[in-house]
Amino acid sequence: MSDNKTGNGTSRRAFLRGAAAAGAGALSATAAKAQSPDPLITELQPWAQGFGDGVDATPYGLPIEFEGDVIRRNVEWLTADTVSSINFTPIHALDGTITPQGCAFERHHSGAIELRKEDYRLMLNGLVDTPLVFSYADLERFPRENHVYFCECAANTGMEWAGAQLNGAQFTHGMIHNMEYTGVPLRTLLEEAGLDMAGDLSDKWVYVEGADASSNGRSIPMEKALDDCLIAFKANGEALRKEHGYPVRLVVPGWEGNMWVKWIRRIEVTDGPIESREETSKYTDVLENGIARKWTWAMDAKSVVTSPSPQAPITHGKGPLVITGLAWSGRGAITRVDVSKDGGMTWESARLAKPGEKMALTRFYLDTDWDGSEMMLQSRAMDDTGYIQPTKTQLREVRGLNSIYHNNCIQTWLVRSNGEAENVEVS
Ligand SMILES: Nc1nc2c(c(=O)[nH]1)N[C@H]1C(S)=C(S)[C@@H](COP(=O)(O)O)O[C@H]1N2
Ligand SMILES: [Mo]
Repeated sequence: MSDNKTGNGTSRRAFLRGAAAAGAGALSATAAKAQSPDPLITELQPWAQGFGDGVDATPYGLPIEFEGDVIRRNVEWLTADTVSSINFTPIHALDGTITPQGCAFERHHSGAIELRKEDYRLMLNGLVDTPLVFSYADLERFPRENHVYFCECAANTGMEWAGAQLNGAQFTHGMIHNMEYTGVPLRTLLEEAGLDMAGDLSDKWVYVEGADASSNGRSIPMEKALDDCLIAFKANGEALRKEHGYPVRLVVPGWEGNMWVKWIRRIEVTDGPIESREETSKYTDVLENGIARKWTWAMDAKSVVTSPSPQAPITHGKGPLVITGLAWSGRGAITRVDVSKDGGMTWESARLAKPGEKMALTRFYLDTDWDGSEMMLQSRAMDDTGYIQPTKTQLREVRGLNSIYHNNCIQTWLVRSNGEAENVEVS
């Protein structure tokens, strides 16, 4: 087709020329100029001279060996043994928002158990018309839903209360993962058991427990149970991994990870909270006045710069720099994230990769021009309730210094001019 016939060919060619020129200009700042001959360009490389692996080599794939450092890590001094312990998601090395199951943090109180689908039973009893027991196959016959949610352990960032402690976003903020769950609404099962939906349910609760030795029992108010809790059996399209509760776990969107009972075996409708270990001696917060606040379920808005960060230093000189991180809120959707390079004195609005989704991770970017000088990097999240992520000082005024859980304060990384980053605290 000739330019004359289409009528717009000339302008299209001109546009392409313009785009190429603009592209070259933009690239020259970051891409190496081809001055000396680069053997990777000029010489035939081994990988182009033979065959790669056949399609039968890897029936189920793992990341390529060069990505071998993108793994869960634990902090050895944190717990006495590994069966009642935690490891951390390598958030400093991931992008986007979905956490691959293989590197999503694990937290268990008595180890990850092996439970076959055939041996799986879920009992629903208590204040219902018809107590029921579901097999895995039974659960598969109810209408399913798909939702992306983050799961954050209440202890995430818990080691940072007294001062900057752990050198890496993985360790300070890695007790979080974000997956697409497939499952049956808890509401559907409660209806199936004949819970009186027309009656007054305001004083009703569900007590949920797992099949592992710890059982990890928790009480959940009925309003939440009927709202958005999910009996989930798939994550990111495939079966849950053993360590995340295979074959079935409870998903409690936006609320502290401890309530997300894995290997869920029983749901009892009660007329009050059970006051189990996990909701009394653990997961409660001692306030500034020494009195413990009972139950902090929803995880408040929080964010962190994942790169640059101590495990992800800047490895190039001044010029274009992508600053990125994650933001989330257990009360709704993230509407805005600001980034500061000077420890909170001035702020710039970051670009959200997608509009924030309710109770799911949001990826933010600040595409910036780094002048090579030292930065005190911070991020500050805002959610659709109007809540703004607090500074450490603001949080301490309410919470004192004896807290462990629910630390959602603004994090600071000192980034030096050589690109290395360190966990610091600004007052
Ligand atoms: N049955 C059972 N469920 C459990 C736990 C447990 O030890 N046993 N740990 C809880 C805690 S404290 C958290 S933070 C989340 C962690 O989920 P994950 O291991 O999938 O990251 O599971 C919760 N559910
Ligand atoms: Mo947790």
